[in-house]
Amino acid sequence: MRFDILTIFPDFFESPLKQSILGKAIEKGLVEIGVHNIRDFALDKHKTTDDSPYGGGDGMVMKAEPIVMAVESVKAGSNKNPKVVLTSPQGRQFNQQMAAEFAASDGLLIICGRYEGVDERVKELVVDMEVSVGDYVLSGGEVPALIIIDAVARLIPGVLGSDLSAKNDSFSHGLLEYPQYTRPESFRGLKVPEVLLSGNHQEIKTWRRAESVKRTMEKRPDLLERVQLTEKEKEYLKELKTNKQ
Ligand code: J9Q
Repeated sequence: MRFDILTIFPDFFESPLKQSILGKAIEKGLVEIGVHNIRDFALDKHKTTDDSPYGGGDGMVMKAEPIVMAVESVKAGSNKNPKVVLTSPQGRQFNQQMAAEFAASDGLLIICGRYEGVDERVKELVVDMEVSVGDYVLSGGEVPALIIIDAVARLIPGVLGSDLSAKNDSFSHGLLEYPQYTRPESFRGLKVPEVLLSGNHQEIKTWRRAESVKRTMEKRPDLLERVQLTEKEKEYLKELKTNKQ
C-alpha cells in the first residue's frame, strides 16, 4: 500500500518512518511512503505557502494553490486513485474501523494542515475526507498523519510478524487487553497471578477473557456496547456491577 504525505515539514517524517514495525514494512516493500514538500509547489519567488486571512484575524492560513498543485502532481505521477485525507480537528474521529477501511483502499494521500487552518477551497477541490485523531489542539497535522499511517499499516497483510497479533489486538475484538506479565515471577513483592503459571491453557484463556471484560467495564464501559458477550460473561458482568454498589 502507498501513502503520500503533503507537508511543509518533510523532515518531521524522517526518523519515525525508519523505526520499528513501520520501518520494517517499508524495507520489505509492503508499505511505500512518499513525503512531499508543499513548498515545492509554491509558484512565487518566495515559495509562499501561507498568507493572512481575508476578513482579518490572527495567524496565517495555508494557501490553496500549492496544496492543490501538490495533490494533482502526486495523483498524476501514480496509477492509483488514493483517498485524499485532510488532518483537521473538524474531521470525523479516526478509529479502528476507519483504519480498516483505509487499509482496504487504493492508498492514502494525507494533507497535513497547520493549526491556523487551510483555505476552505482546498476542501472543496481535492479533499475526500477530513479526519481528526482526537479533541486536542496540535500545531499541525504531521503527528495525526503518523498516527493514521501507523494504524493502517499494521492492518496490511505481512506487516505484523504473525497474522495472529493483529487479530487478537484490542479494538479488533472490542475489549481492552488483559494484564500481561513477564519474568520475574515476583517483583518488589508483587506476584504474577497463579493461573498464568499453571500451564492450563483453557483456564488461562478464560481468566484473560474475564480480565478483559472486567477492565473494559471499569475503564471503557462505552466499548462494551459493541461487543458480543456470552451469557456467562453477561452474568459475570452483572455480578461485578452488584459487587461494586
Ligand atoms: C491539524 N489540532 O487535531 C486532532 N486531529 C487532527 C488535529 C489537527 C490539529 C491542528 C492541525 C490537525
